[in-house]
Amino acid sequence: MQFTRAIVRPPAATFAAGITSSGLGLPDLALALEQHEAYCRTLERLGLDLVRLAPDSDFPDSTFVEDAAIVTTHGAILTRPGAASRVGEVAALRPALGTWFPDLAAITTPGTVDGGDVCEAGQHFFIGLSERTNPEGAAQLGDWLRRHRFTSTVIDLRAMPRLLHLKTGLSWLGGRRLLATGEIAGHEALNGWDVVQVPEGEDYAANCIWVNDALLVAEGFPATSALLGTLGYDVLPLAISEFRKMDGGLSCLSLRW
Ligand code: CIR
Repeated sequence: MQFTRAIVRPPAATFAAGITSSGLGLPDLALALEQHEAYCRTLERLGLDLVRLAPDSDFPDSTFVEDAAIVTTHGAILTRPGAASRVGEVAALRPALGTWFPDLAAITTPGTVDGGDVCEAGQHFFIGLSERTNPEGAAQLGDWLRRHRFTSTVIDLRAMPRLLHLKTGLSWLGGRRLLATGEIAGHEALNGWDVVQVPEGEDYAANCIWVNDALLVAEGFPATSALLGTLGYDVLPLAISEFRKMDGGLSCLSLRW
């Protein structure tokens, strides 16, 4: 599958006021903007046309565009983010996505879904139940996916406090292959999948994105990069430290289709 477009949004001046539990200190906005630009240039080099939304200081976490919508090969759906401070982020994505997806659906109350809890793996989707994605939201999304000819399974993360979102610990590597942290790797929903476990001590690297035959991975996790390289991937390490400080990762920074 070849991606042709992505929506991105640079971090705003209020970025450091976003939600975080990382304990890694305040992000440096100038460095975050530099890292974001390098991420954008990488996507462009891989052939994607970018829709760059303007930074929005009213929403410190709005650079994490992945959480406010789910985009698939058969349509798109706006989410209803589980953190109150992020609910308003959806409004900016409606016109941006509506250009390409006129039949835009939406998760409705009392459902909540963060896009970070939704891991696409070809025709199948894994949906995480978390502090952000509730059972009602997961059920609405599962119905919508079924109507769009996808299958889905739910993975309950609520007893896995280290994972903010499903994709904090799970990524699709193409075909039937997944990259997962230890707590997810043995989950029954992954039975029948080829699960590659993230090397010890490098759990943050579990969030990577497979884009047009390249694999974007977080810089600074050499065992993971080496392992993925031996599996034949064209590994592109990207600096993402300032977004990690705000509990974000590579997948969160774009909506790709
Ligand atoms: C939040 O807590 O919502 C943001 N600070 C980080 C969101 C990261 N998004 C993602 O993993 N999909």
